[in-house]
Amino acid sequence: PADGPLILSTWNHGIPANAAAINAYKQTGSIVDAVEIGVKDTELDMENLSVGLQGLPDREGITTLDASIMTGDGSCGSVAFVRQVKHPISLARAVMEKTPHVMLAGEGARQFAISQGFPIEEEKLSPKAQKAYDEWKKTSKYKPVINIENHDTIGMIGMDDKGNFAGSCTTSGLAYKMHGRVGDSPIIGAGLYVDNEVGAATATGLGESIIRICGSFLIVELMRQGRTPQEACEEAVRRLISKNRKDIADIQAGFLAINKEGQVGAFAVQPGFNFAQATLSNNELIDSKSHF
Ligand code: SD4
Repeated sequence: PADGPLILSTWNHGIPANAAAINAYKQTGSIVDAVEIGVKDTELDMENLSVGLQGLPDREGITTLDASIMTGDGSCGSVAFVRQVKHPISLARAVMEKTPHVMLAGEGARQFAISQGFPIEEEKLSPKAQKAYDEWKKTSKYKPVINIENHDTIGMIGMDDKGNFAGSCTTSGLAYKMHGRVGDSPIIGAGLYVDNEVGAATATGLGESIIRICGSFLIVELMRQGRTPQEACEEAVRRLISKNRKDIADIQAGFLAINKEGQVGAFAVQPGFNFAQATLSNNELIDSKSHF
């Protein structure tokens, strides 16, 4: 929009994250700074059990993080299965800006963090995560709980006043996942996709169901062919449902999109998805519609 940036981000924590993003934008005028700094707020939120090192661990009791960042010129960076790094989104940005690569995983990502001067945190669950993990261990059942266990990833997409886009996505992934499991959030085209010619999209929810349809890339391509962001998000949900039929009752996934005209879209598989939408003067929580 001509009067400043437009920023969308997933779930309730999108409100403080958008506020941090708008604030960063006011200081630097950079949409990529805005989406990085915005989600860093969520990475530090001790109440959030699905983003950052305070997030719920995998089955072995280890918290591993995934994150990605992308700008509308095709630059992108991501980290997957990384341990002991408080701000995986900043590490993803360092991969984008300081390496010849797009993605670093596991111990290699951690070594890169050390080489870049990122602090390495002690590996210790937050009190809330420890309590939840101890409780989970009593039965050790692996079944994501819709809109609860997997409802806190932050995906953020933004457009500046010149029509440049950027996006970010960061998560501790699904609670009690197998050790080594990587979700959609660090996969460019699944959890996030941005193209200055068209717009941007991001995803939240059961990563496996989103990777299967290249969800964010699909939405951007549908917008490229003329669909509105809302139509594109709805079509992606339909596709997701068609490829995940047998487990669909247990799957939640939600998408957000913005196009060059500044139109926005949001749609989810199940009720309960919401997002925050911000401009320089407004930051509001909006309930998404859903297929079911
Ligand atoms: C994942 N998509 O790792 C993430 C989880 C998520 O809201 O989005 N939670 O599958």
